Amino acid sequence: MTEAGSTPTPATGTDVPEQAPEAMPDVETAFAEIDVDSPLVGIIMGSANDKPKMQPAGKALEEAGIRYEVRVMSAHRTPDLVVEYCKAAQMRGLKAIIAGAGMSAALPGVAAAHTSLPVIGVPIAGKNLGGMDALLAIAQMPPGVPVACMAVDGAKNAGLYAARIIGL
Ligand code: RP5
Repeated sequence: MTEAGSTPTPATGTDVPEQAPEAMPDVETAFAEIDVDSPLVGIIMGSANDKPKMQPAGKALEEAGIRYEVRVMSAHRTPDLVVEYCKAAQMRGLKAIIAGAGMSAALPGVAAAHTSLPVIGVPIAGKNLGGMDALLAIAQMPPGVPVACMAVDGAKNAGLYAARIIGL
Protein backbone atom coordinates (compact mmCIF):
# COMPACT_ATOMS: atom_id res chain seq x y z
CA MET A 1 0.00 0.00 0.00
CA THR A 2 1.19 3.50 -0.84
CA GLU A 3 -0.10 6.75 0.55
CA ALA A 4 -2.69 8.49 -1.63
CA GLY A 5 -0.95 10.83 -4.01
CA SER A 6 2.47 9.26 -3.66
CA THR A 7 3.97 7.32 -6.52
CA PRO A 8 5.36 3.89 -5.74
CA THR A 9 9.02 3.64 -6.50
CA PRO A 10 9.65 0.95 -9.10
CA ALA A 11 11.74 -1.95 -7.84
CA THR A 12 15.22 -1.97 -9.23
CA GLY A 13 18.23 -4.15 -8.63
CA THR A 14 19.64 -1.58 -6.30
CA ASP A 15 16.61 -1.87 -3.97
CA VAL A 16 17.44 -5.44 -2.95
CA PRO A 17 18.28 -5.24 0.75
CA GLU A 18 21.95 -5.81 1.35
CA GLN A 19 22.78 -9.04 3.11
CA ALA A 20 25.61 -9.14 5.56
CA PRO A 21 28.39 -11.20 4.03
CA GLU A 22 28.78 -14.60 5.64
CA ALA A 23 31.61 -14.59 8.11
CA MET A 24 34.56 -16.51 6.77
CA PRO A 25 35.64 -19.27 9.20
CA ASP A 26 39.30 -19.26 10.08
CA VAL A 27 41.29 -22.05 8.51
CA GLU A 28 41.69 -24.10 11.71
CA THR A 29 37.96 -24.07 12.38
CA ALA A 30 37.12 -24.98 8.80
CA PHE A 31 39.50 -27.92 8.82
CA ALA A 32 38.88 -29.14 12.37
CA GLU A 33 36.06 -31.50 11.40
CA ILE A 34 37.79 -33.26 8.55
CA ASP A 35 40.99 -33.66 10.56
CA VAL A 36 39.35 -36.12 12.92
CA ASP A 37 39.57 -39.22 10.76
CA SER A 38 41.89 -38.16 8.00
CA PRO A 39 45.02 -40.23 7.37
CA LEU A 40 48.41 -38.85 8.36
CA VAL A 41 50.53 -40.96 6.03
CA GLY A 42 50.03 -41.76 2.38
CA ILE A 43 51.49 -45.06 1.21
CA ILE A 44 51.81 -45.01 -2.56
CA MET A 45 53.29 -47.62 -4.88
CA GLY A 46 53.98 -47.98 -8.57
CA SER A 47 52.00 -51.16 -9.14
CA ALA A 48 49.35 -53.26 -7.43
CA ASN A 49 51.98 -56.01 -7.59
CA ASP A 50 54.02 -54.03 -5.03
CA LYS A 51 51.34 -54.43 -2.35
CA PRO A 52 52.76 -57.53 -0.62
CA LYS A 53 56.15 -55.82 -0.31
CA MET A 54 54.61 -52.58 1.00
CA GLN A 55 52.29 -54.11 3.56
CA PRO A 56 54.87 -54.01 6.40
CA ALA A 57 54.78 -50.20 6.20
CA GLY A 58 51.06 -50.23 6.91
CA LYS A 59 51.53 -52.75 9.72
CA ALA A 60 54.18 -50.58 11.41
CA LEU A 61 51.92 -47.54 11.20
CA GLU A 62 48.94 -49.47 12.49
CA GLU A 63 50.98 -50.67 15.47
CA ALA A 64 51.98 -47.08 16.16
CA GLY A 65 48.33 -46.02 16.02
CA ILE A 66 48.85 -43.81 12.98
CA ARG A 67 46.16 -43.59 10.31
CA TYR A 68 47.27 -44.12 6.73
CA GLU A 69 45.88 -44.56 3.25
CA VAL A 70 47.11 -46.73 0.37
CA ARG A 71 47.10 -45.77 -3.31
CA VAL A 72 48.56 -47.29 -6.46
CA MET A 73 50.01 -44.76 -8.89
CA SER A 74 52.98 -44.76 -11.20
CA ALA A 75 55.38 -42.01 -12.15
CA HIS A 76 55.54 -43.55 -15.62
CA ARG A 77 52.10 -45.06 -16.20
CA THR A 78 49.86 -42.53 -14.42
CA PRO A 79 52.02 -39.42 -14.01
CA ASP A 80 49.09 -36.99 -13.80
CA LEU A 81 47.62 -38.90 -10.88
CA VAL A 82 50.94 -38.74 -9.01
CA VAL A 83 51.17 -34.98 -9.48
CA GLU A 84 47.56 -34.43 -8.44
CA TYR A 85 47.91 -36.62 -5.33
CA CYS A 86 51.19 -35.13 -4.18
CA LYS A 87 50.16 -31.52 -4.75
CA ALA A 88 47.06 -32.03 -2.60
CA ALA A 89 48.70 -34.19 0.07
CA GLN A 90 49.67 -31.48 2.56
CA MET A 91 46.38 -29.66 2.26
CA ARG A 92 44.58 -32.97 2.91
CA GLY A 93 46.41 -33.30 6.21
CA LEU A 94 49.06 -35.86 5.33
CA LYS A 95 52.35 -35.49 7.23
CA ALA A 96 54.50 -37.88 5.21
CA ILE A 97 54.43 -39.97 2.06
CA ILE A 98 55.88 -43.45 1.77
CA ALA A 99 56.55 -44.30 -1.86
CA GLY A 100 57.52 -47.78 -3.00
CA ALA A 101 58.57 -48.68 -6.50
CA GLY A 102 60.64 -51.20 -8.38
CA MET A 103 62.76 -51.16 -11.55
CA SER A 104 63.30 -47.54 -12.72
CA ALA A 105 61.74 -46.31 -9.49
CA ALA A 106 60.92 -42.68 -10.23
CA LEU A 107 57.87 -42.53 -7.95
CA PRO A 108 59.51 -41.26 -4.72
CA GLY A 109 61.48 -38.59 -6.57
CA VAL A 110 58.51 -37.38 -8.58
CA ALA A 111 56.45 -37.30 -5.40
CA ALA A 112 59.11 -35.19 -3.66
CA ALA A 113 59.17 -32.84 -6.64
CA HIS A 114 55.49 -32.05 -6.09
CA THR A 115 55.17 -31.80 -2.31
CA SER A 116 57.05 -30.25 0.60
CA LEU A 117 56.17 -33.23 2.80
CA PRO A 118 58.89 -35.71 3.73
CA VAL A 119 58.97 -38.55 1.21
CA ILE A 120 60.29 -41.96 2.25
CA GLY A 121 61.28 -44.16 -0.65
CA VAL A 122 61.21 -47.95 -0.62
CA PRO A 123 63.16 -49.66 -3.42
CA ILE A 124 61.39 -52.86 -4.38
CA ALA A 125 63.30 -55.84 -5.71
CA GLY A 126 62.09 -56.90 -9.15
CA LYS A 127 62.80 -59.99 -11.21
CA ASN A 128 66.20 -58.72 -12.36
CA LEU A 129 69.07 -56.90 -10.67
CA GLY A 130 67.91 -57.72 -7.14
CA GLY A 131 66.50 -54.27 -6.51
CA MET A 132 69.79 -52.49 -7.25
CA ASP A 133 68.04 -50.60 -10.06
CA ALA A 134 65.35 -49.21 -7.74
CA LEU A 135 67.83 -48.62 -4.91
CA LEU A 136 70.02 -46.38 -7.07
CA ALA A 137 67.05 -44.61 -8.64
CA ILE A 138 65.69 -43.68 -5.22
CA ALA A 139 69.02 -42.97 -3.46
CA GLN A 140 70.57 -40.89 -6.22
CA MET A 141 68.27 -37.89 -6.04
CA PRO A 142 69.60 -34.58 -7.39
CA PRO A 143 70.27 -31.76 -4.89
CA GLY A 144 67.09 -29.91 -3.96
CA VAL A 145 64.74 -32.87 -4.14
CA PRO A 146 65.16 -34.85 -0.91
CA VAL A 147 64.00 -38.46 -0.57
CA ALA A 148 64.79 -40.71 2.40
CA CYS A 149 65.87 -44.04 0.95
CA MET A 150 65.14 -47.25 2.88
CA ALA A 151 66.72 -50.64 2.28
CA VAL A 152 65.59 -52.80 -0.64
CA ASP A 153 62.18 -54.17 0.36
CA GLY A 154 62.51 -52.10 3.54
CA ALA A 155 58.87 -51.10 3.89
CA LYS A 156 58.78 -51.85 7.62
CA ASN A 157 61.42 -49.23 8.30
CA ALA A 158 59.53 -46.79 6.11
CA GLY A 159 56.53 -47.14 8.40
CA LEU A 160 58.67 -46.77 11.51
CA TYR A 161 60.43 -43.75 10.04
CA ALA A 162 57.14 -42.06 9.18
CA ALA A 163 55.98 -42.71 12.74
CA ARG A 164 59.12 -40.99 14.06
CA ILE A 165 58.53 -37.99 11.81
CA ILE A 166 54.99 -37.69 13.08
CA GLY A 167 56.19 -38.05 16.67
CA LEU A 168 58.57 -35.07 16.38
C1 RP5 B 1 57.32 -50.19 -11.07
O1 RP5 B 1 57.52 -51.19 -11.98
C2 RP5 B 1 56.43 -50.77 -10.03
O2 RP5 B 1 56.66 -50.16 -8.79
C3 RP5 B 1 56.77 -52.23 -10.00
O3 RP5 B 1 57.61 -52.56 -8.92
C4 RP5 B 1 57.50 -52.43 -11.32
C5 RP5 B 1 56.84 -53.45 -12.20
O4 RP5 B 1 55.45 -53.16 -12.33
P1 RP5 B 1 54.43 -54.30 -12.77
O5 RP5 B 1 54.82 -54.69 -14.16
O6 RP5 B 1 54.58 -55.44 -11.80
O7 RP5 B 1 53.08 -53.66 -12.69
O8 RP5 B 1 56.74 -49.08 -11.65
